[in-house]
Amino acid sequence: MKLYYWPKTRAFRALWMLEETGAPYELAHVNIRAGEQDTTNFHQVNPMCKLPALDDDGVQVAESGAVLLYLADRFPAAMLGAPVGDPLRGRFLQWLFFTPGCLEPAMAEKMTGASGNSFSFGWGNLERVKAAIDQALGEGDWLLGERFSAADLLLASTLQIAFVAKLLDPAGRIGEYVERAMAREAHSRAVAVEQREIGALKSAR
Ligand SMILES: N[C@@H](CCC(=O)N[C@@H](CS)C(=O)NCC(=O)O)C(=O)O
Repeated sequence: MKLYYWPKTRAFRALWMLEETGAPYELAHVNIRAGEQDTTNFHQVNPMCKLPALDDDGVQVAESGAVLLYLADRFPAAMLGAPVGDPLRGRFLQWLFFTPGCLEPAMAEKMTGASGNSFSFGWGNLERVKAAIDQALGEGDWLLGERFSAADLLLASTLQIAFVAKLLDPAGRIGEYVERAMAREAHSRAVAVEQREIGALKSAR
């Protein structure tokens, strides 16, 4: 399993997910700050020329949500998804699509000061997104209730960015949720890999 990766990017989500699965993987560096994503080879992997992307013995997949869903299905023993036929499958897919489809655009809108039409725009606005998350977290520790899934990984890692960017207030249930996710051992392992990569970059300069 090869993860196209660069530190301090959305590739961290896929790195964390790989650590959750326990599957062996290697990192293929794509220095997006130096424009390495704009090569013909990487265009074949992801025509959007963005990270993360994955190559599983020739099976290529990009887009964070798709990468996480692919890994959840590929490693069912890790119990990070909900298989077809599982009653939780619907909610799992809903929340997996929610982060890139609603939370991220609403964050971008807030960050740029753009004001949109919350009725017509698919993501509503950040207030609606926040209320939806609050409601979902009222029923258990995780989006699916008692079990952590890839949907939590994607949501919690994006909320963390929203907190740092001061787009959302980490107080209360939502902040506790992110802390719970960050307390997972696989998250700590992924952070250690990321720190190692950042260190290696600094010493190569
Ligand atoms: N929708 C994509 C967004 C990925 C994305 O924007 N990645 C950034 C890094 S955080 C990137 O690769 N940027 C390089 C570029 O746009 O050239 C996903 O969720 O995977």
